[in-house]
Amino acid sequence: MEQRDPHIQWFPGHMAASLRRMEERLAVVDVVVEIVDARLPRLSANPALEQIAARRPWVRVYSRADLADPTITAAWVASKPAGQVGSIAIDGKRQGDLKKLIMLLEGSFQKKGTGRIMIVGIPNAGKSTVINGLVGRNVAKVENRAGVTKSLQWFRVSPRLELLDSPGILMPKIVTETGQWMLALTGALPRERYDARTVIERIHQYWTEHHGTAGIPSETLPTLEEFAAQRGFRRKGDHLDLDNATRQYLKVFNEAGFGRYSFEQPEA
Ligand SMILES: Nc1nc2c(ncn2[C@@H]2O[C@H](COP(=O)(O)OP(=O)(O)OP(=O)(O)O)[C@@H](O)[C@H]2O)c(=O)[nH]1
Ligand SMILES: [Mg+2]
Repeated sequence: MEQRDPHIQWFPGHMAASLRRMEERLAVVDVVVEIVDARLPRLSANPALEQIAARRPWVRVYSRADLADPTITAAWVASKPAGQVGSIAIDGKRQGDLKKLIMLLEGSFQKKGTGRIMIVGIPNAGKSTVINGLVGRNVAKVENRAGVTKSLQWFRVSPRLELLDSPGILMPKIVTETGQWMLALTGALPRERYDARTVIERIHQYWTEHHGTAGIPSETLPTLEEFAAQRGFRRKGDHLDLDNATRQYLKVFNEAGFGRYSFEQPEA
């Protein structure tokens, strides 16, 4: 099996600098919202961000709940760790979910006037999507790749709420190999940092071992070659077009096209 980069990680200098700036801004922040991926809430939580969050009332948002196993997500929301003042699971693109989030945020601080809320999370978690949804317009740049937001920026949602968007911050070291491919697969790492075919081999192997267990659908997952053949990814001479199939495979996976899945469960 090809293993181009067994130590996938991504912690460029701008992340360390952003982390320092976020700490400086805490002085004017009333609440910190940490956005994690509902499919892997433990791996997508950055301890450095949680250290910052813990210095303020702290709300945890499980985003991409539309892709995760609903029962497991509900268990995560119920498992409120010490220090958290609230938690909620959302599809960041659903109006109904965003309304519930506004209510939770408005209730998360005591003072009269405008509450200032800093949104933090790993790259591609859905921070800017939530900001656009709450503001009601596309004010923050959103793209389906890691590392889109580059600076800290305030947005006014209502007389009661102002939100601070922030760049995605990854951990300096992603400790386990499983953690590395899972974070690559779910979109927290830029494409050029990992070998996509290796990541597909890893998820295929994982799924083959775990399908039908908690959080993983009972259907099997196609191999990349099976997927390419089924979907007609071919080049001249009837060769499979694995490059385009690779892109499509990751896309389908991240739209729950193979079913909704949760890689991690809260401790019992
Ligand atoms: N299915 C699904 N997709 C989402 C959800 N929230 C965000 N996305 C998608 O995830 C991608 C990344 O969203 P962004 O809002 O740019 O993420 P970000 O956390 O601001 O990313 P950086 O600025 O790179 O750190 C976009 O393609 C969004 O449409 C969600 O709840 N469900
Ligand atoms: Mg962003």
